[in-house]
Amino acid sequence: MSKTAHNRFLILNGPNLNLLGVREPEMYGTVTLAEIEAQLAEKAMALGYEIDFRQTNHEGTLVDWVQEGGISAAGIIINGAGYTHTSVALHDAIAAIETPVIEVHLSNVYAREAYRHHSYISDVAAGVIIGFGAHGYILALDALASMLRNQS
Ligand code: CA2
Repeated sequence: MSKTAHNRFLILNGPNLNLLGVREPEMYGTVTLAEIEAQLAEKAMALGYEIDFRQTNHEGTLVDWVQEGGISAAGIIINGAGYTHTSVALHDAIAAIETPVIEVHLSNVYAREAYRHHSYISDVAAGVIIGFGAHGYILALDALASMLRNQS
């Protein structure tokens, strides 16, 4: 029997996103990660999905979770935070799975420092949502659900 959870999305958050709503509100807003999780859980339920929402400051943990999602989730939403711009390992992990992955960034990285303009994961993501703050996660959830609806 397949271990894929057809109704579960894995939402992955990279380094320092645990500080959301607590530090640098002028850049990242006042919404906390826990509030984003609550909004997403509600939206997901309305779409017939459940979410597994996680944050880590460790690159290898993100890689482990992407591999896990490749086996057990219907889709993955990832804000790789700083590792977006540095991690070949994250690129390789996403390239190795068939589960659709949507990349999200709260801020418009193209309006920021040049080192944020390159992402190691955009070319292996199904889509990228950038610059809409916390609402970007909701847009990603909608996009995943409609992508999966169209596939079935
Ligand atoms: O805009 C995004 O979502 C980013 O992924 C956020 C990362 C940054 O390195 C990327 O270039 C763009 C930074 C996450 C750190 O989040 C903080 C939140 C509050 C206070 C300090 C850091």
